[in-house]
Amino acid sequence: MLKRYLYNTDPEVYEILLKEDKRQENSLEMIASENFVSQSVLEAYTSTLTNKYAEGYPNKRYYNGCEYADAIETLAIERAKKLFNVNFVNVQPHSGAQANAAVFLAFLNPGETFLGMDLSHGGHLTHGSKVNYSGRLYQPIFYGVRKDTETIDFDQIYQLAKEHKPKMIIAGFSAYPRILDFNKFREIADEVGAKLMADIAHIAGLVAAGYHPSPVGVAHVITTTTHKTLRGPRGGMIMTHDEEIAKTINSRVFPGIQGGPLMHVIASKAVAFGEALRPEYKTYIEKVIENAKVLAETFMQRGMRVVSGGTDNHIVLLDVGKKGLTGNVVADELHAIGITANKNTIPFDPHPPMITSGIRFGSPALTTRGLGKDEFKKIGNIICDLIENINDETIKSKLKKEVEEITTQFPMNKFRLD
Ligand code: DSN
Repeated sequence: MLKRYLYNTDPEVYEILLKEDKRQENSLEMIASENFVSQSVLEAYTSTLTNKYAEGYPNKRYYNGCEYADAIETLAIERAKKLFNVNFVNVQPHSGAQANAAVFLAFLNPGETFLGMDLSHGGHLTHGSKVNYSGRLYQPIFYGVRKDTETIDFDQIYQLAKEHKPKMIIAGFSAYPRILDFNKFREIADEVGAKLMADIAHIAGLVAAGYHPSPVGVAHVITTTTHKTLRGPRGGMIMTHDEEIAKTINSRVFPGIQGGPLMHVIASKAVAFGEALRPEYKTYIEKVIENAKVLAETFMQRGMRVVSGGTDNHIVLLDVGKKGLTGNVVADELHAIGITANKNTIPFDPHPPMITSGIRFGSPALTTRGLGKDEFKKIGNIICDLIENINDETIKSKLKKEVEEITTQFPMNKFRLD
């Protein structure tokens, strides 16, 4: 990216940003929650709307001069409504964590109980971790996956819901490779009088494109990030079909937990939603899923253990513990040959989160970059070769070269979406 002014005025920052550009160019990005935005999304992100304070909502602001802030926020909302076929959208949350905080504030009083997925089974920090506001201010009860199938244990959720009578149930994850059955969650929520929150941060793009069942009209409220499979700027969003819930959510976002919205980010979200409404986006998501499947199959063909035996979405969770290794070691070795992925706990992991038995891989970013089934197979084999030869420096330098060949074959400036 050309950053002409910065080069002249602040070469120190410029140099670091340039290095980051090169890091992205020269490595294979396989962190499941990351993606590459288009030049248009990036341009809107760096627009002069960053200068504007716009506390409030369109046509109900506290400051003047918000006519274009209103126009852009209304456009973002309308596009999101169309994309997800939903009645009400709040595009102001700065992040997924903020979006979730607003929902907690809307549905629960401090100290009240909710059900969320255990972090080590694929849940998220904001679903009740004791180091997060959700676990410090509220009372989490955790559900997980079954030991035999490694898929969500609905019997357990039902039992826990009956026993603890939670005010809210969260259906969502940050590391679960299977389809979520929102209807089953809702049945249980109704039975105990709980609100259902779907956190679709990871799968938002799959839902929007019609490749994952939608929670719209099923969950009382839906939160998401905008930067993962949705391929927009870093940020959050909240959706609901219910007007009363929408009003409460709006007041919990602002003034509840946030001040002025990041209007430049909202402009960028509008651009991303516009892109996701195009037919090409459906094709993109189709490929994201296809590529993840190829990766999982390659791993399994090479005798590796993939959590739950495969994937239905963009995530592949590899159990490296089976090979006598830990996730932290493998993630660092992958980094050394140019593949970026994260260590991740797997269900019933004997290791803590800083060590882990798993690696989480995702297909969204490399699919954006233009890589297809052949390349994912190749990368799957490179990863297996690395795991099988973790202490062999000669093989590791050969694998590093193979990664370089792929990154050279798919330059970042070639995939630009616009
Ligand atoms: N950090 C995100 C992820 O990697 O899934 C979730 O917040």
